[in-house]
Amino acid sequence: MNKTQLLTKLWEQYAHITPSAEKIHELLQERGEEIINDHIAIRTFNDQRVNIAVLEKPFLNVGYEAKGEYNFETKKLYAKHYEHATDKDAPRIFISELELEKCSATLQETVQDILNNCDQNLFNDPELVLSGSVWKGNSQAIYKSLLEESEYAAWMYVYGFRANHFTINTNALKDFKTLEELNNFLEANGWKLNASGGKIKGTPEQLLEQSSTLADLYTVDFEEGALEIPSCYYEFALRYPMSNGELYQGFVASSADKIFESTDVKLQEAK
Ligand code: OOG
Ligand code: NI
Repeated sequence: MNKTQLLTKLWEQYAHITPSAEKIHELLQERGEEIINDHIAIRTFNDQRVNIAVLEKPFLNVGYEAKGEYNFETKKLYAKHYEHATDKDAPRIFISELELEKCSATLQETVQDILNNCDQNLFNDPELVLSGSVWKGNSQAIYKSLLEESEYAAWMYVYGFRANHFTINTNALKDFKTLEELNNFLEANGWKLNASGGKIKGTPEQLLEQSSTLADLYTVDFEEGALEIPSCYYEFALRYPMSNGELYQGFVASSADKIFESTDVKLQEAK
């Protein structure tokens, strides 16, 4: 699989459970905007069968290089970001992992059971990053027990390996000079934004401003019956130049901490 095929498959899989992403994409295209992606995010557990070192492989194979590292103490997450070595228009890749050893014994056992009960060959599949919930997360009981401790773990159980969000490069839009203008346009068209920590995360001084929609609700068939669970969201990023004149390329941990919450069921109540 080459870079374009990998990124296209990630988009298709994401758009399938995130209809609002396609609608927002079309809404901007109808206004004559050309959409360039700033980054794509992937989630996982830090078990060595599926950790960042495993999920980064398809990206390293198509020319990406590891750059920044980020820690999220309260959420017990660690993340790395990747940039393409030669294609400056290629989206950055942001991969995070849940630090299982920092979680409760119950959560650790649950995740071990989930992974142990899978066909172990699945973890060596070069297309693992596109495989979704390989453990067929279909138990409401397990989903709810994970949700009590970690919204991230519960989301992983249901949706698994896939793009968690795509992000529009706001610098590349012609008609929107500020993130506030873009946010106002999206809200005027009926979209609800993640307001955790304010609708705009980050400041010009931090060289990155971000906003995001609240994740779509997707109907998931569990063995106990169907439930609507937040799936994926769309993000918008505006980058500022550093003192050398080049745009900042990294992420801002304090902002990312709030962006993660775009899939949180608790924020849906404000919808
Ligand atoms: C990643 C959240 C962080 C960003 O741009 O800061 C992030 C996630 O929700 O998996 O994407
Ligand atoms: Ni993001």
